[in-house]
Amino acid sequence: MNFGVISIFPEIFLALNYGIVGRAIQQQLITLSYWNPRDFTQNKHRRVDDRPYGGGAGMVMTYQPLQAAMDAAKQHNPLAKVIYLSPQGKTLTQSLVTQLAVSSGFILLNGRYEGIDERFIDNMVDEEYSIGDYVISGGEFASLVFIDAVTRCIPGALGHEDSAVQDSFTGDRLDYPHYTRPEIIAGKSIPDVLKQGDHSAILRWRLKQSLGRTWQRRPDLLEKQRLTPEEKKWLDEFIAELTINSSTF
Ligand code: 9D3
Repeated sequence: MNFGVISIFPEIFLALNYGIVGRAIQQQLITLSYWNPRDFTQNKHRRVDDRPYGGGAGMVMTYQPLQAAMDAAKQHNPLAKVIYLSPQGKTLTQSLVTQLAVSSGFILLNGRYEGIDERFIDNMVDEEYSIGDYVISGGEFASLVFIDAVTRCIPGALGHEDSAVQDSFTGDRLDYPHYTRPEIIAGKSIPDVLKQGDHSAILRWRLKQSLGRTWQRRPDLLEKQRLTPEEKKWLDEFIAELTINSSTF
């Protein structure tokens, strides 16, 4: 899969050379190509922005350098879907990411300043995505999130220990607690079940913790799913144990 990146700050994407995405690049599961609008300017000062019609604070990215960068990116990958990362986009979810991961490639358009001339968005953009309801300074960090999340869905991108099967839960259920050595830290031990070597008991404990924590911290996620009778039993047990513990102490 190829990610074409249109950005005036391509150095930000050096972060992709680390970890799982870094390995995916080395394995040639993904390729990245960069198109800097500043390299496509036709004005003496290499300006990529101008003042907004109607006035107000901030600047707007101009059409010409973006279009020239886009033409180059499209020539490189004509089948790519053009994605604009913007606060006005549909919020990215794991379900969307999984669907997008079957595409052959993307051109990621990154805005800076107050945004991009709307006519460019109308003419060139296939889909617009936000990464959540908070303000960041431009599209680049959102693009990093997009590339990381999509790359993880490509077969072969995750190592054996970090299997895609475990990720299949993400998005609708919170993870169970994790522990490693040493066995005691600041007087705190670890749950006995994790030391007893009963693997089906461990799986049940993890499922129960996962359901319990989702119920406590993200009830909105549980409301969207139907639990099996088995899962309902583990959640009821988790809740019952909370009641016991809070009346004991
Ligand atoms: C007048 C209000 N503006 C500044 C506070 C609006 C504004 C313009 C440009 C807010 C953010 C940005 C830059 N953000 C992005 O390009 C962006 C983004 C985000 O801010 N939040 C969540 N997802 C994304 S994707 C791209």
